[in-house]
Amino acid sequence: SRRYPADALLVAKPPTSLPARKHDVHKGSHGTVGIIGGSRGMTGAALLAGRAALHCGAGKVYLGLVHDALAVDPCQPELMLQPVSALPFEHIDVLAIGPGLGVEDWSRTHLTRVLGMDVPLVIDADGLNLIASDKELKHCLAARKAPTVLTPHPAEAGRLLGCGTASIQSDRLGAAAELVEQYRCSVLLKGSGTICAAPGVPPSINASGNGALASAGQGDVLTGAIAALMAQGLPGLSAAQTAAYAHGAAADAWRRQYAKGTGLTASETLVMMREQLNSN
Ligand code: NPW
Ligand code: AMP
Ligand code: MG
Repeated sequence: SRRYPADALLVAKPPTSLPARKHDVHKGSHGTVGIIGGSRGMTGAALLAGRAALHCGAGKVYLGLVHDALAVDPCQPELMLQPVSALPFEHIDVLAIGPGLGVEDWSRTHLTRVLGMDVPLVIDADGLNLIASDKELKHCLAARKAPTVLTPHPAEAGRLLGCGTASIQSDRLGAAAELVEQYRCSVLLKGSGTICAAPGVPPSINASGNGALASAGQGDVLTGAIAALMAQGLPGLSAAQTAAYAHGAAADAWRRQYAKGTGLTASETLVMMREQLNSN
């Protein structure tokens, strides 16, 4: 039986504004993000998250690739690519794990280690899929003290709650509330009308975005964006709301130009999110 919050807020304008950068800042002033993912065949998911983190203002971004397929991102050489075990965890302010992580034993090993770290964390995609099917990982998540944001799409949310996608979609606010209750984290439930929820506060429904976002890699971009905003000091829930709004607003701006909404790529969206974050 789900709870139905009657006090949900509609997010129809940018919920948070990043402050203008001061004159004398340096790359260390805007946080270091670490992204873990990119198993064989899914390197792109980690690259998209990393590129989005840079475009959304993180000072430095490390990519820990599960499958050591690349030494550099030739299109984004600012990214620092490492095998996961070589990441400089002591210098990382916010971690995101999941985009293209895979669900193999070594993916699980990396997730277990990261869950045990006292560092703010965004968990997406296969990070969520692993937790959904593993009691021990659920215990590790429950034991965390640092801010943690879960970003499931409806199918991932169904796996986390042990129900089907249709059940999630039939009561999205109730599903988000149940995820918060079971996992005690901030939750961003993706889809048309993305819901952001956290313990003790009313949930919000994001009003930006459209069907142009229904393309591969958009969720990976969102993950990198949330991590970047957290690295710049936003609390997890605000980072989730602000990233979701900017992501959707980028697609809305694009759609004003391309009325049918066909063919927006995740790579384009992450560049347009930067415009959104700079325009408010
Ligand atoms: P259906 O078809 O309706 O039953 P999966 P994934 C549902 C990586 N990627 N509303 C829908 O279910 C990710 O990071 C790598 C309703 C759909 O078929 C992951 O690690 C890329 N339903 C991994 O791939 C780019 C919705 O979910 C199913 C919904 C697997 O992630 C792509 C798919 O979910 C990808 O990001 C909605 N709004 N959204 C790369 N370039 O390397 C989703 N569904 O089975 O969890 O697969 O999301 O593709
Ligand atoms: P993922 O399925 O993880 O790649 O995530 C897809 C991203 O695109 C999420 O942020 C969704 O909220 C967003 N998205 C997909 N389809 C739509 C839609 N029809 N309207 C608004 N946002 C969408
Ligand atoms: Mg995804």
